[in-house]
Amino acid sequence: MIALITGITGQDGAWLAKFLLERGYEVWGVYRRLSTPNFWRLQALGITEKVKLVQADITDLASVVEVLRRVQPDEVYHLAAQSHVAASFDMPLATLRETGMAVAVLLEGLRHVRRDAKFYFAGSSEMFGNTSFNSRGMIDESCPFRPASPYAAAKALGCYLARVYREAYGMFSVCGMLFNHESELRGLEFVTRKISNAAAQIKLGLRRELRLGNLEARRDWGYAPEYVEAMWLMLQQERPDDYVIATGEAHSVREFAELAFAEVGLDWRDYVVVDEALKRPRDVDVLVGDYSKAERELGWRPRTSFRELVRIMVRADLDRWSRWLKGEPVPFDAPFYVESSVVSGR
Ligand code: NAP
Ligand code: G4F
Repeated sequence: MIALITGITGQDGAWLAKFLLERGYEVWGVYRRLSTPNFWRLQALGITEKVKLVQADITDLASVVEVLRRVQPDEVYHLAAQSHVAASFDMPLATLRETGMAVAVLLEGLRHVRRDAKFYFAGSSEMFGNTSFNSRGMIDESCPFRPASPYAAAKALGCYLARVYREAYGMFSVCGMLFNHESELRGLEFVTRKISNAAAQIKLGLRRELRLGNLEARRDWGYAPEYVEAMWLMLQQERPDDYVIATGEAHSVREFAELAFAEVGLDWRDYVVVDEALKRPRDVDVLVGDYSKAERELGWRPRTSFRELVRIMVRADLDRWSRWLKGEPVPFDAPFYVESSVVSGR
């Protein structure tokens, strides 16, 4: 079986590539040209030599069609996107193009080149925004979309397109409605990794404080390697359908910080500074997902607890910085990361 992953250099792309390689897939990954190559996640997982990399930009139909013709994939996992919610307020048009319109590029390309291929679109819990909850006090597949950011609006467009191509052309096209999922490979601009990295640095005397925005936001945080398995399961079903993937538990940013600093023996209140400039023009207060349908139909359920997730992330950053201080070669992003400006740091 041949799988094509867009966004292979991102968190989910790397974990999914590893998962599919372990199941015997021939894995191709789309990456875009950057002035500095960005393969640290594939290096960290030891799979750089095992995946086949092809260059394309997901907003460029010609380059996408060229890749589809060359690879002839059986399964396409479309993960590439401008994936940062706060950045979408700064770059709404670029986000709509990369996160929303690009889904049409992939689907049109597939319709012409490999209509029989199975297509996974990386939808998001953000599409629901501050929606009304179901009778269990959670969000499921039947809850209405109420996007609260340009990013969320773009993802909603992508999800609708995945359904349109399924219904209009009979294509096997699904929209995964994944709630937040994190790991030691998470980008530093997302709040969980921002906290785990800062806790490790502060513990080792490399910095003194951590500036955060909205501490009261509540998110349903799961462990990314388990979520990429759900993507694969969706494409192994008899018929295409959309699924919520979540843990069913919500925790606040404050709780994450408290546990992360406790993991290194520190009190978060001594180091965290609330910075009003890091608050978004609009935020989603609480996102918590009901994964009953996925459990019933895919046999999927989350396995890593919130507490365990925090521990994995903080331990990984502590280990990486400790090795870095000893001069050992460590594939990670943090030494090259410049803490964001007031606007883009949200
Ligand atoms: P990520 O780490 O930010 O990765 C995004 C990937 O998209 C990167 O590989 C990036 O390449 C690539 N990309 C962006 N624009 C591109 C372009 N124009 N052409 C080619 N590649 C491009 O995101 P993630 O956490 O792995 O998430 C994967 C997908 O799931 C995203 O679509 C995200 O919106 C969605 N999602 C994520 C979560 C979550 O909690 N992680 C939850 C729901 C949905 P570079 O490395 O070159 O930047
Ligand atoms: O970590 P975040 O930036 O993730 P967010 O906005 O929930 O989006 C992530 O999950 C979505 C699924 O629900 C994905 F679709 C999306 O691609 C991405 O992976 O922020 C989480 C919460 C927000 O409420 C934010 O306001 O943390 C709050 N927060 C507080 N201080 C902060 C900060 N977020 C960031 N990034 N940086 C802060 O300093």
